[in-house]
Amino acid sequence: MAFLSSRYAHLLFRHLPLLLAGVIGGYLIGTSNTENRLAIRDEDYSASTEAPPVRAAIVALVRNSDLFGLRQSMRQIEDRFNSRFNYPYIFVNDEPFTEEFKQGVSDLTDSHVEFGTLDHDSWKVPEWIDQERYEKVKLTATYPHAEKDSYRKMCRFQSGFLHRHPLLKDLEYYWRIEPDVEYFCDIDYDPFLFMKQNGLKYGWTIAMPEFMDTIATLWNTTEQFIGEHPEYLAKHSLREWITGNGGGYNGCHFWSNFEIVDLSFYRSAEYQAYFDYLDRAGGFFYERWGDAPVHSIAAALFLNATQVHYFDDFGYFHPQVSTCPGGSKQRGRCVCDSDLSIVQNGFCSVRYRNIKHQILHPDSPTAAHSGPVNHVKPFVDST
Ligand SMILES: Nc1nc2c(ncn2[C@@H]2O[C@H](COP(=O)(O)OP(=O)(O)OP(=O)(O)O)[C@@H](O)[C@H]2O)c(=O)[nH]1
Ligand SMILES: *[C@@H]1O[C@H](CO)[C@@H](O)[C@H](O)[C@H]1NC(C)=O
Ligand SMILES: *[C@@H]1O[C@H](CO)[C@@H](O)[C@H](O)[C@H]1NC(C)=O
Ligand SMILES: [Mg+2]
Repeated sequence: MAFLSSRYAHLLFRHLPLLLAGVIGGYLIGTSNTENRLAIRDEDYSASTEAPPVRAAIVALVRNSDLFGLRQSMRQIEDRFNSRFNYPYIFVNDEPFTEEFKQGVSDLTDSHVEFGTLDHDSWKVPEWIDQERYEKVKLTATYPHAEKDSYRKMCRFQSGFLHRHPLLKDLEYYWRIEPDVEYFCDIDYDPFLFMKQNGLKYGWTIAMPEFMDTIATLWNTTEQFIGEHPEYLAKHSLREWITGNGGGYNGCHFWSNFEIVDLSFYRSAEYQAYFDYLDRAGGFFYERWGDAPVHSIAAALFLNATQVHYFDDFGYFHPQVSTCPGGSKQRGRCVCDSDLSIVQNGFCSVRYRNIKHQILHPDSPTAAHSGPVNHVKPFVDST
């Protein structure tokens, strides 16, 4: 299997039968995706020589030790997109950035780069957490990162505090990145402008099921919150996308290591109240609630389906999962191996496409996706 990079090899073996089915299914749905995309992109969002038309930035929470992985991500984002659009970068850390780090990322871009630290209250175990109970969880839980304080603080921070950091104060939109991500295709239009002109609030590339042990009481807590605030529910939401037969949470979430978001969504009264409610309930520590399911549940409940956008024209990778636009193995400005792009026909992506289709075209007799569905399992970066 020398033609495969080793980081993909275990994926291929694990999912080979599903993959073959997925390739056929992916071919079948390729056409309708492209049509949707073209229909909504009837304006010109290409690069202009003027200043960026949207107040937006590419943003990441990172550690000094992430320098190499972040440089790898930035190199691709610059080459694929930002060298033509010049959006600024904002990096935030729980410790001061080193000179080496600042120099190392600034070397890669002509854009403005800002570096910030965060304040203590946004990076702590809150005083209402029962330390004894929390320590016991860290010792006994078996899910990935179970033993880590910092991972939980990171998830809490990205759920409730990153969008409120002073460096992000003037932004209308952010595009979140992480170390070690890859962008496989040229992005020849401005996704911020695209979102702004189409009234979109949340953009995503990969949808996955969650490790349910990390969020055992998240849905229960969410239901209690909704019980107190039924007025926060959007009328034409994607609620059905995240719920199953019994009405409970099915674990589907957008991977928040990529997200392009209209920050007015996170700054809204409903999102803030939701985060505060979750924070008080303690699940960021007693369990390991991730910012991905928290953001996703909020998007699926508080936004209308028309405000959520699947960037299915982006080729994207975060360990260990990739996604490719249909047909990109053969054409276009992509180097993206769609054979490995198994999440696209995974349960959560297919369910999203079908439910969104149903909401947008209530009278349509056909589903958006009629091919096979991959039963993708939650992933963890084993590095
Ligand atoms: N400053 C800082 N950033 C962190 C810390 N922990 C994680 N991050 C950043 O938060 C983001 C998510 O962390 P990752 O370790 O990539 O988490 P993940 O992608 O869920 O990891 P896997 O589940 O292992 O794939 C990355 O941008 C990290 O650099 C931390 O303790 N301090
Ligand atoms: C949900 O939480 C409430 C309050 O903590 C608890 O009484 C109830 O049993 C929980 N329900 C489920 C299904 O876990
Ligand atoms: C959702 O759509 C309804 C009906 O079109 C509208 O009244 C409501 O304000 C929208 N919700 C949001 C969050 O934009
Ligand atoms: Mg990561």
